[in-house]
Amino acid sequence: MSQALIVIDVQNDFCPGGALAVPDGDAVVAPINALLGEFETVILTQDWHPAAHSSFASAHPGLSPYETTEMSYGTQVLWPDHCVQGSKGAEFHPDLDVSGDLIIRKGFRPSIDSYSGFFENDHKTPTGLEGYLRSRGVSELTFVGLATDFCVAYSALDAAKLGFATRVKLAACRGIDLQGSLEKALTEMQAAGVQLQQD
Ligand code: VGL
Ligand code: ZN
Repeated sequence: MSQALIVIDVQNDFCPGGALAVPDGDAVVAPINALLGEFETVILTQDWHPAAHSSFASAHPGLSPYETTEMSYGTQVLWPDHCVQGSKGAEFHPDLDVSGDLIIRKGFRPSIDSYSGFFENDHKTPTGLEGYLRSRGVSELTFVGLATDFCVAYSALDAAKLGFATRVKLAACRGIDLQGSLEKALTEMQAAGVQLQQD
């Protein structure tokens, strides 16, 4: 029974001063660095969009950031341009320990967003993370990082659905909280059997 830590999207654009700053986002860096030694496997995800990605409000004339639009795969929140491939904003926070085993990039297909580290937002297209974990014999996952109510929650919900024992360590996460999204995400994770750790 092997355990992995999955560090979600601790990138400059999600930290104060970034294009899609999560309040207090950089506060997750120190607790995450302190946790790494407790896990046999450490995986990082990296939001990695091409310019003019379809999740950017700038790609939808007449629509503004934080409005929603209907995509072929369902409702999509539109975001400020962020985590553009090769940009400073897409880099991991400079103080984050990135010595982990694997980096999963996601959100690189122009016409679909990917919050979860497992599946894109159609809930079908896999990233390959499940296969990596199973072939490494990992059965227990702990999630930390940004943002609690989007990429952390989507990843944890997919993990639970896939049958992994799933925890979210809230002290090493921060949320965006768009119109009650944080409360909703916590409720959904709890209902799905995700263990929410407060410490
Ligand atoms: C995220 C919005 C857009 C996240 C990524 O990491 O939670 N949120 N892209
Ligand atoms: Zn994104």
